[in-house]
Amino acid sequence: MKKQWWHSKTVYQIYPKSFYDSNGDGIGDLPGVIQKLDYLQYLGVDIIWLSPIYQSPLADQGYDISDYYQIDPRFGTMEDMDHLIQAAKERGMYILMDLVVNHCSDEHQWFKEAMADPEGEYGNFFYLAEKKMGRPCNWRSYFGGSVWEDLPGTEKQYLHMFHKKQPDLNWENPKLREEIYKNINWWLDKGLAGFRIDAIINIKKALPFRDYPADRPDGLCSPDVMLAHAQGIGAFLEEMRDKTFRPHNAFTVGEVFNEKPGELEQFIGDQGYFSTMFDFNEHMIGRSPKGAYADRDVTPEEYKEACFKAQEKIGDLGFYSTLIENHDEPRGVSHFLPAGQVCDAGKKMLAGLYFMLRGLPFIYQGQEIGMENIKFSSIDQVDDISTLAEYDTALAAGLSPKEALEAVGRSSRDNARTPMQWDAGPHAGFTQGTPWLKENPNFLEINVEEQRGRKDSVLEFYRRLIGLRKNKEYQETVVYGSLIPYLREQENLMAYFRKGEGQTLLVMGNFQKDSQRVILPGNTKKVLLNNLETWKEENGLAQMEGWQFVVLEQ
Ligand code: TEU
Ligand code: CA
Repeated sequence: MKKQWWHSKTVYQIYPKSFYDSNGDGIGDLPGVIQKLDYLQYLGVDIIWLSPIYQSPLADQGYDISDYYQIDPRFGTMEDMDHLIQAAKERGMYILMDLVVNHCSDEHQWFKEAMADPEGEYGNFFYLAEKKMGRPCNWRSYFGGSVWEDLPGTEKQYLHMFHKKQPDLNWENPKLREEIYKNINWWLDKGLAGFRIDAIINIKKALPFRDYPADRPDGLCSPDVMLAHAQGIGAFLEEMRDKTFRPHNAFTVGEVFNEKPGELEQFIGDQGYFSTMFDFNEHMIGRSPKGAYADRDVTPEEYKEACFKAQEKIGDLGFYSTLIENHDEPRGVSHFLPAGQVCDAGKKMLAGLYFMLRGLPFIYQGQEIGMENIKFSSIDQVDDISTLAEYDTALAAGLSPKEALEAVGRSSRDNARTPMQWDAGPHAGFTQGTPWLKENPNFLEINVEEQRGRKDSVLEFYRRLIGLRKNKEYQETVVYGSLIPYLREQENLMAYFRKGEGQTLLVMGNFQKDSQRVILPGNTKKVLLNNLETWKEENGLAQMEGWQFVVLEQ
């Protein structure tokens, strides 16, 4: 694998709507991001990914874009955006935007034109079919129901893999592709470092449309089935890379859930479509084909195995991006630590275990202070369209409203979207007004102000992890050292070596509340990181406390 400038960095994801509200309208905004750059610099992150801030009806919180060349006024102005890029540059930081080009909004001009004249040029920007033929296929959209929706005022219907306010763009049409490349280049010319690329695997459909075996009582089939049948996405991705990213030397991270076996190198090898893509393997554990209500908890053993298998799969052919949460997931600490056992030591252990993997670590806003899932007491508190759809699926499966809320609440995307907890003041210091989504009441205990400078806080532990990644003495090993599992069979212990030139680090986490004994492979030269005060090691045997995490130099 060829070395790249971004391999040694740390990325921070901002969900602007929930990050910091500068003008009291209850919605986070770009001036708010600019005001918090000093904080991000204190944390030590280098690259910032902004979830979408383009003009949008916000049906899916900006993942439904109605104008790719405008900033939504609720988030700020184009001047704010230019200012942010500049202010980041001055701090040696890089800005990534979210590239959402599988679909646009039904309020985009293209879609309006298609509606007005389905036979005209813009009809072909979308997937349209005659209404009178019935539904062309039985695919279920990610947010529930058929992917087909009638095109108002016409004899046609259109395809949407996500919400009906997110019509899919027809990538088979070269005119559409040119429009997208033009836009990407326009943004890159402004000085962006690159993009996180949304739902990109969906741009290639399995054509012609046809039914697959139904997998739920609704008679529809999972969109994943269509993806498994779709062939030839590579041609689109290569063209996009060559016409946009490559000439700009842009950094790209693909949101790819469903690459086919053996395709990893084509996606993120040295000549890949993208610089990197997320390792979602851990995030797929326990997901039920029936719906979110039937998802089950993740065990420490499953977590460990998923991480190791992903590392084995990628080897040296590329560089994964690693994460424990994002804006689509529940809070990592609530999801991966056993229920009822979430504590600061465990939060730091989880942080250390994924941070020290070989890959580019992403931190999602609030993760660095150990933000947790929120407890919903009513479905009215839920805003997210995906959770609302999952709630309906749960009711249809026979759960009571209370059970359904409890079941889908655990994995709700709104867990990650509650306002960032800055301090113990009103609304967690997020806004002077009323927040668009209720804050998590635990902000009184969990907030930035309380943790900043407190030596044993979760926040300071993240700073140490980032610091180790930047430490010139260890950086080469932390970033590029090969990963070799250690005592893989020992239950609730996740341990691995990172081996570099003449340097070996041993990373270990005791993934349980009870202590456990661990045989060490050799003498410890130095304890580089420890999430607890003490470290007990004698004659090659360590006594690890519950949730203890260490990085040892061997
Ligand atoms: O997510 C793509 C995606 O596959 C999601 O549907 C994911 O499976 C789900 O959110 C898990 O709960 C991206 C964005 O990250 C997401 O926020 C958008 O809603 C979606 O694309 C549509 O743009
Ligand atoms: Ca605002």
